[in-house]
Amino acid sequence: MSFIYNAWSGRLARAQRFSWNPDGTPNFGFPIPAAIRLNVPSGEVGSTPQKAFGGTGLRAQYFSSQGTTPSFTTPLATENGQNVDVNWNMSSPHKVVPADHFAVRWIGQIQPRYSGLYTFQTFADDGIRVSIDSKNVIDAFAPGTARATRGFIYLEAKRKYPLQVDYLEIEVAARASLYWQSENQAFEVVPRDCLFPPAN
Ligand SMILES: [Ca+2]
Repeated sequence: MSFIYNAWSGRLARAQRFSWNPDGTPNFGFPIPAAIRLNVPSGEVGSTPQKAFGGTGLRAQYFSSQGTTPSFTTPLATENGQNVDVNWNMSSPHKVVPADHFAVRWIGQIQPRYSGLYTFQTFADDGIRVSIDSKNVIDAFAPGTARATRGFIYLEAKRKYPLQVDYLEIEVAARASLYWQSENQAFEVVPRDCLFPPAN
């Protein structure tokens, strides 16, 4: 299959890779917001080999937390080399951290492979919020069961942006994941390869 790229200028339709849901319906991912210009069909560039950035992951800080507004002052423990894709279920994230009423702050930098408007999605139980380049991209920092939340931000390829993800666990199940997608970036968990420790 081939396309004449120029022919896509101004068109409303585009080619897009998709997967199948368990019930047999197609999963097209997330729609791009209206008025966002797409230069080439995402299905064409989605298979482009991705260069490894050599990211070493974020720094995770673990806190105990009472109530719904943790102070994030004194971490009980710190771990490097993280991305945000964990399902603690009923367990604790660290041996010195309680299994309920804890909070996690991931700090570092994110480096996108492509320029474009990104859809970020979290899937978390309980609360989560995401800040990129000091912009509040996702704010679902409240008690609740596992749920998806989305936000948008424009990022430039190969630039490193400050990233902070705050997570809140009240009780019972605990999990947190961070995904991204753009016209060129297939939907996936943001990989460790594109994440780095804080700059200073
Ligand atoms: Ca919970």
